[in-house]
Amino acid sequence: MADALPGAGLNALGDHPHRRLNLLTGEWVLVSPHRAKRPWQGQTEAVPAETRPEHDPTCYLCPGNERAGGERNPDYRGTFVFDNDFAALRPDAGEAEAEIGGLLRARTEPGLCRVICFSPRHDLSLPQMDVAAIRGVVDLWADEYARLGARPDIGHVQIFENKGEMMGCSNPHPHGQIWAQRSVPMAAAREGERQAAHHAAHGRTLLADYLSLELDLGERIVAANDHFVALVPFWAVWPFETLVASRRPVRDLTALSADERDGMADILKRLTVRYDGLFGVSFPYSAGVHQAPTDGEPHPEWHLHMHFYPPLLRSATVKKFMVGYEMMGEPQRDVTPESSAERLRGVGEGR
Ligand code: H2U
Ligand code: ZN
Repeated sequence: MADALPGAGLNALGDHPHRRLNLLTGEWVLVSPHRAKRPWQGQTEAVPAETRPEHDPTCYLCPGNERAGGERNPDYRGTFVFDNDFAALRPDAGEAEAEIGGLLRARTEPGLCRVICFSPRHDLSLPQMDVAAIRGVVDLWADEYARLGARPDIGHVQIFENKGEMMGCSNPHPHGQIWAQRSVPMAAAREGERQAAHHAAHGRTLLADYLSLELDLGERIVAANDHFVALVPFWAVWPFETLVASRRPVRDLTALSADERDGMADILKRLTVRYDGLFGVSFPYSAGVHQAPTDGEPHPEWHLHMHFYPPLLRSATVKKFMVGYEMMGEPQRDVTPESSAERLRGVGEGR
């Protein structure tokens, strides 16, 4: 294959295996478009039955019920947030460091974990909630980021959702988590470095430049409104991975105007409705909000965004495995990000 000319588009690559650069992490992903049609005789996932009651008396997260730790949930009507009864991080971790043989290092890590119920309704998930209710989730995310981030012992607030048994979600009640800690964790730290380098060189955020390029090209856009864009990133690893970013470069959720928060809720609805429509099942994913560290620095390089990492590959029952080459080498995909975006656009929003 001849080298692509500088400035050449994707067509120059044809159907050939190629690598794409992830702008946010500096990592490469191997894309093998010709391989999408290989047969599958391996594991298939069970499709969970999707009939749930509005209130489940045995659910730890439903209003009025007792949680596993013995506390009782209030009779909440919108969102509800509480300290995780089985928190991975604790504020009282103390201050200690270990160094062994000049090679092995460890340090205590203070932090705290919260659980957020998106809705009192046990039978809903984000795509079935109305935009006003999703706006309530966005507001709570912003408030929690502000409140936790203001603590002197918290340098980073990670908001995320595991959805579906396939992603290790422990309960179908619509909920997410927040892990706040002293250090900036690896994935966010890497993205922070790349964004800082771009901002230092160009005076604009990396994602502002990336979004305007993608909006010009159009082929990877899934949905857009006045304030937010959802797209399959050029470097997507997961088959239907998406990136949701604010059009205006803001460093965190608290900087969003009321209209922008509505815009974020709208785009989350429109994206997740498309996900559910793709294979006709409640679409599993891990999603999370990336925003500036809360270490007291201004961080003008940070551009608020969300990642959606769904594991499903070609149907409700076949998921992508990250094994073999991906463990030893680097991530790889068969279906191109462009065709995934086209399929998600084709689902429609049904409203
Ligand atoms: P996941 O479904 O993403 O695992 O999130 C559920 C979290 O809720 C999980 O971290 C917590 C678990 O520790 N939890 C409680 O804090 N109290 C409970 O009664 C049940 C689950
Ligand atoms: Zn419930």
